[in-house]
Amino acid sequence: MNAGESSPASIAEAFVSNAERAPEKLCLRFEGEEIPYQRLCGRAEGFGAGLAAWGLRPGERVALFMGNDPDLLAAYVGTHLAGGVVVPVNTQYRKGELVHIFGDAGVRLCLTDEERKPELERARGELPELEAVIEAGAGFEDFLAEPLSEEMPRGEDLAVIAYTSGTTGRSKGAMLLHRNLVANAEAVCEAWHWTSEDTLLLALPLFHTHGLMVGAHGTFLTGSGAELHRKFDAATAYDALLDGRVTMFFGVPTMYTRLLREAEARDECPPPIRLYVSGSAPLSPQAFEDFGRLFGERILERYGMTETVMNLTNPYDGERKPGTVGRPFPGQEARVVDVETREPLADGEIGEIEVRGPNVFPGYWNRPDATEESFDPEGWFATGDLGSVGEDGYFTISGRAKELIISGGYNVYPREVEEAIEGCPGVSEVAVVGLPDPEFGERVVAAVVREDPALTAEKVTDFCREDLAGYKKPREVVFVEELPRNALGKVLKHRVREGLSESEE
Ligand code: MLC
Ligand code: AMP
Repeated sequence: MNAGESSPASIAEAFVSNAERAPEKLCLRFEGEEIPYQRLCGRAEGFGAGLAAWGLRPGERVALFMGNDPDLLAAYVGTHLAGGVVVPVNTQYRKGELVHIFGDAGVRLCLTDEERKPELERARGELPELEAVIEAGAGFEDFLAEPLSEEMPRGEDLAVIAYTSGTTGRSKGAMLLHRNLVANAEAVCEAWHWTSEDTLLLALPLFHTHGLMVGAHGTFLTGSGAELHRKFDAATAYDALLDGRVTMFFGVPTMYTRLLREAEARDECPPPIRLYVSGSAPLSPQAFEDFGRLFGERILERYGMTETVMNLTNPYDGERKPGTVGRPFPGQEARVVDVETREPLADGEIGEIEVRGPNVFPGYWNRPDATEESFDPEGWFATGDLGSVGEDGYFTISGRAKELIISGGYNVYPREVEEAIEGCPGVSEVAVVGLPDPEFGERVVAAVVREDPALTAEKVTDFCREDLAGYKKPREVVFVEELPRNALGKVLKHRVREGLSESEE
C-alpha cells in the first residue's frame, strides 16, 4: 500500500490489487521457481471459483491441512475471495486433534497433501460434515474453475478460525475478522518499515500466526516478495542468508539457536540484512548477544498471540533491549493489571498483560463463556501472560498466568497431554510440566504413577503418538511413587517440576 491510500477491507483485496498493479513482480520464490503476483493471484481466483462452483456458501469453513507450498497460500486467499472462512491446521496434528477441530468448526471441505491425507482419512469416519477432501497437486489443479465474480470480503466478515491449545484440554477456535488481520498487518508493516522492496525468508509453518499472519500477510499487504521454504532447515536457511537474496528473516528462538550453531560450523558469515525478528517464545539475552557477535545484527524481539496477532515490539530505529518485547504496535494499547483485582499496576510491578486495539479478535468460536472470561467490559483482552512495564514503556514477559509449555515456538497445554496419558493402560496418575531446554526453550516432561509395573516410558510416548501431534508427546517420562498434592487434593505442579529437576541433577 502507498502512503495516503485508504486501507483495504481484507488481505485478499490488498493481494489482488497488488497483483493488478504489478503483475510481474516476484511474489514467491519456492524451490528455485519464481512465482509472480499475477500467477499466484490466478490460482487464488481459480480456487475461489472452484469453491463457489462446488457449492461453498459465504461464511462456511474450509480447512487447510498441508505443508508449506505456494498453493496453500493461493487456497488461503481463494477461500477468502469465495467468502469462506479458513481453518489453518497444524501439519503435525493427529486423528484426535483433527476430529476435534474439524468437528468444532464444522469444516465442509479440506485441502490436504499426500503426506497428511492418511491421517485425515483415519479421522474421516468421525467427521460426517466433511464432504470433500481435495489433494494438493493434481487434485488442486482439477478443482480450479474460471472466476466469475469480483466480490471482495468485507472487513466485518469472519476470515479465519485459528485453533489455540485449550487450558482445559481441547483447543478453542479464535475468530479473526478481515479487519483484525488488516489492522494488524498495517501496524506491523509500519513498525518494521516493510515495503514492496523487501524479500522475506519465510521458513515458518504457514498454519500459525507467525508464518501466516505476520509473514504472509505482510508480504501480500506490501506487495513484496517472500522466499518460501517447505520447512526450516538451518543449513538451507543459512545458505539463503549467505546468498544475500533476502532482506528480512522471521523466526522462533529455536531457529536462532540453530542458525548460531550453523554459523559456528561455517567459515563464512551472511552479509547484513535489513531485519531479523524473533517471537512466539522468549529469546534469551544470551542468544541475542551471540547473534550480535556472530552475525553483527541486533535481533528485534516482538510479542504476539493467536487471538491478537502482534502486540508489542522492540523499535525499528530505537534501542532493541534484550529480554524485553518493547512497546505496543502503532494504534494498539497494552497495560499490566493485578491478577486478582484487575486494577492497573505501577511501572515495574508484575501482573497480567492486557491488550486492546483493532487487531484484537472478537471472541472464540462457539465458546461465549471463554470469550466473556477473556475480556473486561472496556474491551481489554487478558493475555494470560505475566509481565511488567518499565519507565521507558518497554514490556518484559516474566511468566504465564496460564499453564502453558512453549516448546520450539509450539504451545503445549499440559492438560491436553495429561488427558491423553490418562487413557494409557497401566497409568494411574500423571502430571505434565515444562522443564528448561537448551534447544526448545522448554520441553514436555511427564511424571507418571503406574499401576502396572511393566509399563515403560516408550509405551507411554507411543500411546500419545496415536492422538497427539509429535511435539506434544513427552520428551521424558519419569515414573514416581506419588504426585505431590495440597490439602484439597490438587496436584502441586511446582513441586512436580522441582522433583523432576532434582532427579536430573
Ligand atoms: C518438531 N518436533 C518438536 C518440535 N518441532 N518437538 C518439540 N518441540 C518442537 N517445537 C519433533 C517432531 O514431533 C518430530 O518428532 C521431530 O521433532 C522432528 O520433526 P521436524 O519437523 O523435523 O522438527 P524440526 O525441523 O526440528 O522442528 C523444529 C522447528 C519447528 C523449530 C523448526 O518446531 C518449528 O517450525 N517451530 C515453529 C513453530 C511456530 O511457528 N510457532 C509460532 C506460533 S504463533 P517425532 O517423534 O514426531 O518424529 C505464536 C504467536 C506469535 O506463537 O507470537 O508468533
Ligand atoms: P499462540 O497461542 O500460539 O499464539 O502463542 C502465544 C503465546 O506465545 C503468548 O501468549 C506468549 O505466551 C508466547 N509468546 C509470544 N511471543 C513471545 C515472546 N517474544 N516472549 C515470550 N513469550 C512469547
